[in-house]
Amino acid sequence: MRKTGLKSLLLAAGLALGSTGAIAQEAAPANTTTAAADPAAAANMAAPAAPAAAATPAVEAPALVQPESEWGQPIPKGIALPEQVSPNGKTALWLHDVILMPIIVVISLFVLGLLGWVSWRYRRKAHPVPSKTTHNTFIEVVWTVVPVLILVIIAVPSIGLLSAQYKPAPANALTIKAIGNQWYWTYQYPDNGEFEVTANMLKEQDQVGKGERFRTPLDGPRLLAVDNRIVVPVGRPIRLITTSNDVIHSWALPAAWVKMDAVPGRLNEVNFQIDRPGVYFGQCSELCGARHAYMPIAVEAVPVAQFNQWVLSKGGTLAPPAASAPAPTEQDAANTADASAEATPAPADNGTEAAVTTNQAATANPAGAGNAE
Ligand SMILES: [Cu+2]
Repeated sequence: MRKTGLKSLLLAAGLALGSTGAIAQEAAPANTTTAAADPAAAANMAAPAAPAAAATPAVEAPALVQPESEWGQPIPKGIALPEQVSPNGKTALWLHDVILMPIIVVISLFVLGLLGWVSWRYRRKAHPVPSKTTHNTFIEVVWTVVPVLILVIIAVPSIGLLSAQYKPAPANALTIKAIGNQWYWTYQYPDNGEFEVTANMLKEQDQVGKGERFRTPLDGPRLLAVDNRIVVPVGRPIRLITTSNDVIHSWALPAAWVKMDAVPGRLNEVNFQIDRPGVYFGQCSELCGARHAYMPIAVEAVPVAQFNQWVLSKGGTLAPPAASAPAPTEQDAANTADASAEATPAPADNGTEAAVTTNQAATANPAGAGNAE
């Protein structure tokens, strides 16, 4: 009897394991691009499984940006906050490094020293007759007022940062909608023709079948690289709207100081801006089920011309320029010139609306006409 019990227990365990495997397999990205083993070719061919892609984009996607080991991804033995690329992130890093850490260190050392001193100075041998003092007005005022002042010193920049993080994005912001799914992200660009991008984690070479796309160093680190990165223009405010199709997820990009829950049936909004071109990685940051750890986030920040090229390659449209558009910075202009030189104009027989004009016209256009305001 007992033996049978054990046997069925083992059997059940085996079944459970087996079914977990089956689930994992089911959850495997359905839209893994079947492309040539050449990663560059695969990258270029990778198109979202979104309906928008069916409109045969006339523009080729820009080449993948090479991730940098010190930026936008975890570094070995790193214990500090990551390098920040957004204005809010820089403020937060300053608050952490210049205000919080010094205060914490000084208070900790002060309390430790005080404890050491009283236990040495007032030990029974050195101080056999204890003092009967119970009140000292001066010191009581000091140990009340000093902590209050310390808290005020922390509160002023802290509350400023908090309000900056949740301030509504300005009118010229680019709206991106991030939708959590078990277990991948989909993105929509409502300002650019509502095209959609689906981002699945890339598997390792030994995990895919022959001819299937796998992760290469160009894609990024293991467990963080995705098949379709989203692209944002450098230096332009982003209005990120998060929601979910199933359970609560959380869209987080540490280098840009963003984390926002993606809640089913609800739209959350947060603003950020990436001021440095590069590739930045993040992960779902709300426990959302079995493959929670396998729905990474990868964002490419590129000059606006390259962003426009990417939008067109995804079948999206470019928003018309708005009067309130800020002038591009010198850096932008230089980058733009580079990217424009590289960008190939659409062939004449593809003269659809998507293939409009030159990239130059689009360059002076960091504004979103599709914005709510
Ligand atoms: Cu999730």
